[in-house]
Amino acid sequence: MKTSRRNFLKISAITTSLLAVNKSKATQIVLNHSNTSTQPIVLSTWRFGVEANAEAWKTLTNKGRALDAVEAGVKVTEANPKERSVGYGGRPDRDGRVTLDACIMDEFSNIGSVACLENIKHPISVARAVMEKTPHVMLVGDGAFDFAISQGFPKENLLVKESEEEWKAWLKKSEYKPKANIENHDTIGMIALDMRGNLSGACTTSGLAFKMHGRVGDSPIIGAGLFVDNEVGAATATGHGEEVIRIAGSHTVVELMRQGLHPEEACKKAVERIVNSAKMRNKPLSDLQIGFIAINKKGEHGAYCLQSGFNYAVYSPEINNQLIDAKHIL
Ligand code: SD4
Repeated sequence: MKTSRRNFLKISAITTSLLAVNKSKATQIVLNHSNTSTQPIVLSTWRFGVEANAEAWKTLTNKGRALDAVEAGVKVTEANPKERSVGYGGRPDRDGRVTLDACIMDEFSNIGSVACLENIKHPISVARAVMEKTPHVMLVGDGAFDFAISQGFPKENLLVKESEEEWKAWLKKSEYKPKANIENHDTIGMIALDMRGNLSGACTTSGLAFKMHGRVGDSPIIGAGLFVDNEVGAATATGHGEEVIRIAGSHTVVELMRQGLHPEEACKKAVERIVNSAKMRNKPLSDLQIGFIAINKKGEHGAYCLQSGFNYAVYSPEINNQLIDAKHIL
């Protein structure tokens, strides 16, 4: 009895001193306590995920943090002008302006996000700066831009010739009809589990092409385009953001995993919710695409989408950065 009371006092003293240390030290302590033998895994949306995963994999296999891995990974896609739906080279809105959305989330539920950000090539890094250097979690429009400049991000023109030409062609009819899988999709969402067993995720996009100026999709919204719970798993989304926001998509996937569902089953259920919600509003499903990808704390992964055409890239010790076609509902 005496021994256990002494132990209790000892534990209380340790806990009190842990609580007293500042946030970064506390972070360090948790990291040191984590197990270092987990097999890493990284997943990301669409075919450009392969290149992005390869970059993230370097950090993961160097025992780096999942957070650093996902940031480095999606930056590859953001910087590539040939990828015309993310970052530099992204298709513009109907006013010819490239406006970017991005968010990031780590294993401590730290979050950062930017929306409708113009003229900055790496919105994901601005989102990370919002997370680490401000008292807020989301900055939008001019405020996000001013903050980026204050942090030393260069101002750059993101509208490449090809995107400008497409926009001019689009203006002739000015019809806003996003199509499934083609031209105006392709957000990169990336989720990773590192060797310490910690999860993080990042999501970045230029959003739906020819959207109204000021339109924000699901990608920068924590819970919709991305969600991470270090006890359970992580999920991210791509496709028609309005539909993903409506069901808080990525959060829904994580909560379903918390209830014991395998990542694939959790993604499927979330897509089914979108189907039901669209049916309720008589919204035709044929032109919609939604895809979710997810991993759980054990490193199991899965995905599901509304209709065929969505693929995702997986890199783990067993799966050598392969592109996998997600199962679909329609
Ligand atoms: C959006 N979800 O802005 C994004 C677009 C997208 O694959 O994911 N495209 O709605």
